[in-house]
Amino acid sequence: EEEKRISYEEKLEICDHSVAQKLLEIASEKKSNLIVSADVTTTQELLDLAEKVGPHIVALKTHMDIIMDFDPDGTILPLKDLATKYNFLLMEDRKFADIGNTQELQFAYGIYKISNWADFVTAQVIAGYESLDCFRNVGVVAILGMSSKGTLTDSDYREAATKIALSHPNVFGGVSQNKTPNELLLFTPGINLAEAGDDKGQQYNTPQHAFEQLETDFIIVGRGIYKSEDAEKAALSYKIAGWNAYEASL
Ligand code: BMP
Repeated sequence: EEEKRISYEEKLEICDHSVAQKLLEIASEKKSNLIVSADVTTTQELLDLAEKVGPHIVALKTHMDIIMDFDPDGTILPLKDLATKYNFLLMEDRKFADIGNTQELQFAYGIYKISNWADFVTAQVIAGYESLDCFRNVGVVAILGMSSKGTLTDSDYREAATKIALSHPNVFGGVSQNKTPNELLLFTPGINLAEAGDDKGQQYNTPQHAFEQLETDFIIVGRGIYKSEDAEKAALSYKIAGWNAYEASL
């Protein structure tokens, strides 16, 4: 018989990072494995999107450095309120990729002061194990493999990156287009129900593919939701598609 994926409840037993636990609890509670990628460029659009999709998501993924009018009070405070109101986490997709000392500065200083508000961040592991030591007070999701055409994350890279992710106490998950060990939560972007890709190298798969083939834990959807006419309705569709695909894979 084919081996079945393990459930969110079973993952809760083996993933002991507090942020991983929180995400798994929210997933079970909201019956959702959807993360919306809020790649919008103004505070108003960000807050409008968060208000619409909030009830349906486990986390909102941000690229805070694309917000033109970013303001710690005007942007972060209301976003935090929405995260509390709708019970989702804030995932800053910063993809840190430098030596530890520089990342520590990028994490806590500058305009965005990510360490003040993000529940978890993404980081490349290109600079090695110790470069991840600085993310003490949040969780880290390591970039193990990328969705774009021609990415350098071949199987040797992914294997080495996965070793770092598994062994580092700050890391509880990975972003990848490939299966990862059960001890890591798997986050899969490059998900779209209508498109196969864009004209800038992005490649898309369906939620079904992500759950059946990769046994992913969370799907990340950007343009499929925020570019659609009704973002709330689209989020609900992806949430249902993701949850059905998860249940079918159990
Ligand atoms: P979209 O669904 O609109 O293609 O957006 C995908 C989002 O996921 C973007 O924010 C992108 O930065 C991110 N992402 C990705 O597409 N592929 C990866 O391999 C890693 C990512 O973080």
